[in-house]
Amino acid sequence: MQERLKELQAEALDKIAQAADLKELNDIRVAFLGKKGPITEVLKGMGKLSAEERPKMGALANEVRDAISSQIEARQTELEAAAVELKLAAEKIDVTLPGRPVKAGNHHPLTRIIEEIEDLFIGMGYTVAEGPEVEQDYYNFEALNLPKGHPARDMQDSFYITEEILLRTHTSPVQARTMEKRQGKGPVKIICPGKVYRRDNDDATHSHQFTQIEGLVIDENIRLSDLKGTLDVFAKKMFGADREIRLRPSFFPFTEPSVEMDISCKMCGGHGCSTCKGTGWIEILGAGMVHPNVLEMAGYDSKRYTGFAFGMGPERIAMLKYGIDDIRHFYTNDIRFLKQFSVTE
Ligand code: 2U9
Repeated sequence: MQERLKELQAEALDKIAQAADLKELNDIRVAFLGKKGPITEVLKGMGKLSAEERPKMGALANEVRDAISSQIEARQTELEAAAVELKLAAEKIDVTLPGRPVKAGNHHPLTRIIEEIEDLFIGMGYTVAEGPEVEQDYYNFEALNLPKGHPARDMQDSFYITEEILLRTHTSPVQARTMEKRQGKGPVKIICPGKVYRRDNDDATHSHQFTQIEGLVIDENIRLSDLKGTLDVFAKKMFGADREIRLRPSFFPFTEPSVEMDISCKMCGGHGCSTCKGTGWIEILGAGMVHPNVLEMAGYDSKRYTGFAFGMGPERIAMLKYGIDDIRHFYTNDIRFLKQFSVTE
């Protein structure tokens, strides 16, 4: 019996050392230490032993059991540690690898131009005013000295929703609304950017939807020279300090006198080239002194208050600045076009 127990211990220790994983180890535990195991089997022969033999054999059997279970525990610890090492190796992250580039988006070229112009005027003390794109006929036309029946209000040029409601054709209604809110008390100094809509067949230079930025300054003693000075600063900041401006007489129903502002051509310095169509000058915007009728309709005393206003098209400015030849590129979201304005890649 003694030899058998020693044999079993040697066999068990050998199997434990060979065990490749926790499951195999547990099978060994059940096989050798279980109730139906070989040790229990050997001990069934204890009855044949003498009184002094029996306790010795029992002690030996316990020693063999303890040796096997402590070896199993030791092997279990090894296998568990190996499993942890394996897991750590599998999940190892090489922190020295370069990070994956995060694709950042970019502002649309129009947004950049609008924000550049806004920042410029905010720096001169203007605030940004916004208003509805679906506008009342009154604010879009009447309040701007364009009474019903005026040719500039031809139905075929605007998207009417009802007789009295339309998609605004400029951002001027925002200025009319702002003046009305101020209840005839100056000063007003606002910039009005936004989308505008006109019934027009799209082509390289016309679009049924486009954007506008208009400005309005109302106070006592506002003069045409204030307008010229403001436009000169705008032109030099936007198109370069060496730009010259000139104001040509024009007509808008909401301003009197009205002007159109040109800047000297950057490409040829004013001698004439294809960009300026040989004139040496490029038209940028329209402006003028706010018509007294507009002041009065908005509740301002035109004997006390005067003001100037201007209006420009950011698409036109962007096309000049970036050399874009088709206004439709701004709205068709062709990534090949938009990617050319990315500053993050
Ligand atoms: C109020 C009073 C006066 C806004 C003005 C222009 C001249 C002008 C066009 C330029 C190119 C629109 O984007 S464009 O097509 N605008 O020429 N706009 S003065 O005058 C106003 C506006 C509101 C209450």
